[in-house]
Amino acid sequence: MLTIAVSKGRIYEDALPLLAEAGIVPTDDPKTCRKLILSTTRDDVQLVIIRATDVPTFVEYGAADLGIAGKDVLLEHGADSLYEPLDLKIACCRLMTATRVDAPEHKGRIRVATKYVNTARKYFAEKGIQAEIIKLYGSMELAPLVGLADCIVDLVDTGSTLKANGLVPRELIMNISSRLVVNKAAMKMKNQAIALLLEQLEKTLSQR
Ligand code: PRT
Ligand code: MG
Repeated sequence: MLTIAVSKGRIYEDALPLLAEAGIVPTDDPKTCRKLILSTTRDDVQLVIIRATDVPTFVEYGAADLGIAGKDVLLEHGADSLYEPLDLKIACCRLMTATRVDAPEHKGRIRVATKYVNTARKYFAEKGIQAEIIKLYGSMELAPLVGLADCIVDLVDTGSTLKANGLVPRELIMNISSRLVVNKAAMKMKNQAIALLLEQLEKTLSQR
């Protein structure tokens, strides 16, 4: 049995057509059904439905053999413990800094609100900017508006969330897409099944 960890929401929606090309079609819809383990049209494949940020953890510990996770989540988790063989090129966006439209040019130490604390710390350190990182779990856009932070680090797609809150994107930290990740032991123990799945996904991706 191959277990694939996927998060509900945009990654799931974008991954469905890809998985279908490999003959993997879930027999329930996680939007309407409360099951966390979904069987599929392939008896040897099941999906586990978890929070996006938990995907690397499940795969690292072998609770799932494979997973689909945003590069943002993998960077933040520190994904050395996983194989990352495929860029699925889905759920694309950009990890960026953003500030208020009227933000003054920063001098000295800045305060940064983000849920990507490790990634943000590394980014500002590499730029030689002294940054105090404030961990938030959501609504990062609010932080500069209420004086909690000078700057945020968050994902940007269309830019409309920033714009609606009077913020502007400033610097690109990284282009983001979702990746297929594989547990290291599973890659050895279930090599045949995983290699075949990788091959099928690669073929579909090359035809897109
Ligand atoms: O929502 P939940 O708390 O369950 O978890 P999650 O937010 O981690 O999951 P989800 O499904 O929202 O995001 C999963 C993954 O999708 C992320 O880890 C990214 O790799 C990818 N992704 C792609 C995005 C976006 N695009 C995106 N636009 N994730 C979030 N956003 C958010 C962004 O944080 C901001 O709030 O959308 C808003 C910006 O969108 P625009 O179009 O207004 O710029
Ligand atoms: Mg979300």
